[in-house]
Amino acid sequence: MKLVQIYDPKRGIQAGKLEDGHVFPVIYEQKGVRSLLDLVQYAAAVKMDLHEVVEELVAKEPIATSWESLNTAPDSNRPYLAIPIHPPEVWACGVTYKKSAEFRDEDTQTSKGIYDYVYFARRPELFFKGRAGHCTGSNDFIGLRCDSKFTAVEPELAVLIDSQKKVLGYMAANDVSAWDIERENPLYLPQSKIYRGCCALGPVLVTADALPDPYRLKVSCTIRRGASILFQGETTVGMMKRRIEELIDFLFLANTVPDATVLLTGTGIIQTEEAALQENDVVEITIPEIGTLRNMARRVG
Ligand code: DO4
Ligand code: MG
Repeated sequence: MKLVQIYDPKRGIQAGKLEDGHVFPVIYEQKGVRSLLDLVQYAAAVKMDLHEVVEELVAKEPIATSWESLNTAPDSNRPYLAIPIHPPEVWACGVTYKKSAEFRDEDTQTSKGIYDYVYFARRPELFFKGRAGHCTGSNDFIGLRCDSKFTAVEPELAVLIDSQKKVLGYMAANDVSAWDIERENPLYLPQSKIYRGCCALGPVLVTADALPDPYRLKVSCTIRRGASILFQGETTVGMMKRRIEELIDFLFLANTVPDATVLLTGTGIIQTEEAALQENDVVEITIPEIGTLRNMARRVG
């Protein structure tokens, strides 16, 4: 099942189910359920699976606007596809793929070996990535820090979880990162990772029941500047060294995790420095079962 959020100028954010090219609203006014976050919290309260709650509440008639015209750049004067969920917290795992460990050790000469250590260690790298306000949906902008000259894409599988460790669904994600700031000194990691527009999620949320084997998912990425393709890369989630459950277990260690937290699982695609993002570059991250997450780069001051 594919779930979305639609922004409507008259109604605001509204959850919906995408089926056969139409979006069917999923709301429950009496219980204050309008957004996907409301739905996740409601499902947790009534102890039901997300897809079951959706089947109970989904409207019979789709909204009038077609999927093609919803899936375009945000314009507050007409309905558009918004970020699938506004997560209270986003966390991210790092160096879960060999490529990421090798690249970062080569790149950070001052601390050779720290990434290789984490790649093999029992404890994974886990860092706070932000809140809903740092995130952006498909067709919207991703941020380039004004103090970074090498901001890179990190195409990743994002997992939506509840406060009881249950995996609710999956999205494509971009853990946009200022690699030159991380490279200068690993202690600058939070500044390279957390800023306006640092995390893209979408284009839809696919519920966990529909993707029983997430390790089979293929992830690909293209960076375009005008008519030119600057970079292309691909991987599969099966190349990841760790299991998703293992990453979730570490996130919950001595930590209270709210319903609808998003966990990014790390990148297996390493872009080139020649393709360092510039304003108006277009990044497409595709996971065929989920769709294409498309974003434009914009400088944030
Ligand atoms: O340690 C740096 C971050 C690594 C990361 O975000 C990744 O491997 O995806
Ligand atoms: Mg990452």
